[in-house]
Amino acid sequence: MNFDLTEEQAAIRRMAREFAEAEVAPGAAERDEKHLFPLDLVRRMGELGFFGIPFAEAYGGLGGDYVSYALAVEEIARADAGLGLTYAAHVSIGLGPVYSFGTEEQKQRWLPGGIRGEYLASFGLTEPQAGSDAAATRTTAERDGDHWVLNGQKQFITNAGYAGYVVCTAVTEKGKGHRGISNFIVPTDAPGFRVGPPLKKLGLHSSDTRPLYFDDCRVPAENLLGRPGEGFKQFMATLDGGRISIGAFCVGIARAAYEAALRYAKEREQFGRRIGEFQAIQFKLADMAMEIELARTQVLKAAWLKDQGRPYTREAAMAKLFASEMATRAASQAVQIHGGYGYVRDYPVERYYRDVKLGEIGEGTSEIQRLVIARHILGEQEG
Ligand code: COS
Repeated sequence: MNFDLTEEQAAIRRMAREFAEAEVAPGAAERDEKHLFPLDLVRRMGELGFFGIPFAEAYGGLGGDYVSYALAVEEIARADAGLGLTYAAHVSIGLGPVYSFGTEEQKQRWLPGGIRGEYLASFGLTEPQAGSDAAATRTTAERDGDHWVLNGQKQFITNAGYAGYVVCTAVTEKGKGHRGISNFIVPTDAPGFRVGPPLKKLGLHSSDTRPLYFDDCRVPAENLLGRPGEGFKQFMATLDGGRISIGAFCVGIARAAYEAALRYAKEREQFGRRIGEFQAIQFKLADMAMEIELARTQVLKAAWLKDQGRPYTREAAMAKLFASEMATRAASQAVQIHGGYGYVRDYPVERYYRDVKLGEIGEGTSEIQRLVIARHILGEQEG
């Protein structure tokens, strides 16, 4: 067993850290405050190759692995969680399904521009009435000559306002439950497709989240992903990869919170001593350091399994569940260590505390991760 990163993985992590510290971190507080989406940084990330890390060179990717990608997501989320989410969603659940299930033509058509950062990609699964129960999708797609016609709406779609396309789920055969769901690559300039206004969120203000509307939205027949009825399994597999990236995103936020708390504990004096000299503070920092290490190890294990082509559904659910709940604890303790100063915007921990909660909700709630893990350990799912 070897826990060392390869030279390439270490180089990608170094590049991500340098870029994040020099170009992403400086404006993060202002983007949060003013709800600004950093399109310039998205373009830069495309130019620098971040979006292509886990994709083949044939589509403009770097031909790297998922471990490297997870390391990069952690670094970006540490500097700006909003941009970390933009990155994770674009690569894992926007470009990911086209890369995994698209035809050669679809891949050539949709991946290179997204990898270069000319546009973002989104994943349209959640609906107002279909959240955890993803099979309850109500959006429909009916065949009309050489087109599919979509009707319905989606909710909480990351990157939607800047997307070139959205991979959307729709029912193509009613009464067949999850076997009647298909996925479509919907270009955002398709007739009948509309993106709603940005949602007002607790945190992650520098990321873009919106509803989508389909009113007789016409999509060419060749934009069906895979075969009709394969959509549910495609998006379950897509979410497995997405959950690794959300785990990495949470490790990044937890690290930022921990580092801020550590700095503060070394500066702040009370009762004539630095507060870091008190065991009450030391134990909090020790727990944070330990849990971050454990979460990252599980995130990288799940990524490594994916890279080996081995089953990783259970490990990805564990990584996402542990990392997200750990990061919420870490952000909360970081605020606590800062006391009153943690509750105001003079220090960044207030932002981390707001940003981090999404990790326990997006790409499957903690409850859904527990359900996935329980089904595996009870032998209801293979892998
Ligand atoms: N990869 C590939 N296929 C999978 C899979 C996976 N990880 N997990 C399940 N499947 C398959 C099953 O094998 C089953 O196939 P068969 O019909 O051939 O037996 C099919 O998918 C249906 O699976 P299941 O019966 O488990 O579906 P459920 O309706 O019970 O749903 C949960 C399972 C709840 C786990 C699923 O709906 C889910 O993950 N919900 C959360 C959705 C989510 O994360 N939303 C957030 C989106 S933010 S982008």
